Parts: sequence; C-alpha cells; structure tokens
Amino acid sequence: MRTTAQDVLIVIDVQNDFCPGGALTVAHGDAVVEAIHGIAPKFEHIILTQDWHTPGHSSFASSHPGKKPYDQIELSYRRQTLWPDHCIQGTPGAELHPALHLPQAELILRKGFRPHIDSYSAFFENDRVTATGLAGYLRERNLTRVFVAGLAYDFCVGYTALDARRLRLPAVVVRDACRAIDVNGSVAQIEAEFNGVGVALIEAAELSR
Ligand code: VGL
Ligand code: ZN
Repeated sequence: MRTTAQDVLIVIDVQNDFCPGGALTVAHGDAVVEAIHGIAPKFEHIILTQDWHTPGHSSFASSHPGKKPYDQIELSYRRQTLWPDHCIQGTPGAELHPALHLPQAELILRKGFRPHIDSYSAFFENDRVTATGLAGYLRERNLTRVFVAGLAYDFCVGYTALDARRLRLPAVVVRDACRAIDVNGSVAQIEAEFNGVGVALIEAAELSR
C-alpha cells in the first residue's frame, strides 16, 4: 500500500503507563516503539495522542466505591470499562515513552481531560458527540486518509479507526505496530466492528512510499 501526502499516521497513546512497569500495562506495549519507528518514514504527516486524565477521573475504578479495575459499569452514554488510575496529567506515567523519537510529529493531541467522560478515540469522547477537534484539524489540513498505530489496539486505536470511518475517512490500522489489552472479549469485539464498517488491517511490511 503506497502512502501519499494526504495520509496521516496517528500514533496513539505510546505512554509510560501503558508500557511494562506502568499503571495500565499493555503486554509488550513498548514493542510498538520500534514498529512505529519502522513505519514513520513512510509518512509525510504524523500526529501523536496522549491520554491525559484528571486525578479522580470517572474512568478510574478508584472513583467508584466497590468496583475493581476491569469491572464494567453502565454510564449514561455507554458501557464503560473501569481502569486502574493511569495517565494523570503531569505525572511520569502520562509522559510519552522516552524511546519514542518522532520529532517530525506535527501535533500532540491530548484527550480524556474532562473529569466525567472518558475518551478512547482521538476524534470523539466516549459519548460519541463531544469532539476533540481532530476532525476539523484534518479537514483544514486536507489530510484525508488515516493510518492508526500504538496503544491499545482494542481501545484507543480501535475507537479512533471506527470514528474515522464514521467521518467517512478511509481508515487503516497497522496491526503489528499495535498491542492489545484484550479484556472481556475486547479484541474480538473491535475486529467485528472493523469488519462492519470497513476499517482495513495491514501489516507494517505492506507500506511503501
Ligand atoms: C486506553 C484504556 C484507558 C488506551 C486509554 O489508550 O487504549 N485504554 N485509557
Ligand atoms: Zn485512559
């Protein structure tokens, strides 16, 4: 698959808390760093995201008495998995992984900073209505096809790709440049949704420029 000047690589949440030793460890999460460095030269435009929560955020199990991390609750907008406290604004866990070296990235987008609503996708918060501003940014910059890599495949990567499709943008997930959490059947579920809306899955080796 050949990339063009209208393609953008969105690198999702490659942050310390999602890597080994972090608060919400994704197995082998740090392996995405090398994979992303491998595909970055194929893209003229790269943007990064950072999960960026307030202390006591409503997506944390610790904010819900009697609940444990990875329990699910029904919120007014949708079912929400509860997480360990992670990616709290200004903490070391919220920093991008120190080995991630993408000085050419054009934007760092923070999300999940509203205390009462979680945000997996880089486009919309989990109510699927509150916008992050990324759709407008891509439109104004004429970036019309979205490639997604990073952490975690079955949450923030997946929701970003699904929302890109909702915005009628072609969306491609670079599978081997992602790692998954895989909780409560989340990988099978996101892949069923990819199938339903036409999110493409490729391997890094399929990219050329
Ligand atoms: C993520 C769970 C909670 C992710 C963020 O980056 O996939 N997952 N917050
Ligand atoms: Zn989060």
